[in-house]
Amino acid sequence: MVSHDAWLQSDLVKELKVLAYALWDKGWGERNAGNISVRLNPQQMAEWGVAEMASTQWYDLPKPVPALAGQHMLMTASGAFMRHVKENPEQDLGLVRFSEDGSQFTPIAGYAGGGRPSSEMITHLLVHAERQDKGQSVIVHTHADWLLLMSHLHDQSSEAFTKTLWRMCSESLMFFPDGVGVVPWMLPGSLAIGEASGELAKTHRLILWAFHGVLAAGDSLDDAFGLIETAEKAAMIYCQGKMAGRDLPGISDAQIVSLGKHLGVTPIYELDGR
Ligand code: 2HA
Ligand code: ZN
Repeated sequence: MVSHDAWLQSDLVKELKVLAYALWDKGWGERNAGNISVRLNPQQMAEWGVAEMASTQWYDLPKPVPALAGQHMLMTASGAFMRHVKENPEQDLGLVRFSEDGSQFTPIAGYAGGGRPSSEMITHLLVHAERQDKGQSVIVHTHADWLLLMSHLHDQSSEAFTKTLWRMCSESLMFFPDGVGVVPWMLPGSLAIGEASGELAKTHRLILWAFHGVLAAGDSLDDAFGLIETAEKAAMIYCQGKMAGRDLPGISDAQIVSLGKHLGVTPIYELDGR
């Protein structure tokens, strides 16, 4: 007989608590900013007894997501403070089940005290739908300072934004050769921002929401966090250069091409590598 709170005692939830606090500690999770979701794998389903958890009320999704039909997901609660997840996991986290046609969800655990999943759930679902066959099960959204500032200072085309980040430090191309997709400012929590993010997630694991924050799809919590940290470092270098009155030329296109060859990664955008 599986204990009803096996999921709360799991390694995944332990890691998630540490990550949520780290997001706040970085300064990226002011108040209730940010949200995290993880699609459950068969091992977690079995170990936590998820199939036996009863459905509660069913709610319509703003748009059906057939790719996630019948799946289960762990997600932070709407209004949860990342700083407090480690103290209140039963309230700030929960598990949801998607209906067999992918048009509805039902909470099955957590969200104690009448909570519900994050306001950004539809975006998470539309991004999971694009990334699940590429190995990613985790999505982290946070308000990373320098990336947010850079969306004010830089051209918002995905290509131009990505190339600047690649130029700022060698690590960028290594960890996100697939670039950063940039969504212009849109209403937080809307279906529109979800659909725009889902479209960009076909080609990118990192998505920047202009004047708002960033979203990363990872193979693990550490992977998603690491992606954000890497892009954030490059954005910091860019912004500090601007603040010093300089447009830093950084790594040349030819050097980026040779770095890509050396690392065995293919940059998503063409570079002038002559
Ligand atoms: O969860 O960050 O985008 C609060 C937010 C909304
Ligand atoms: Zn946000």
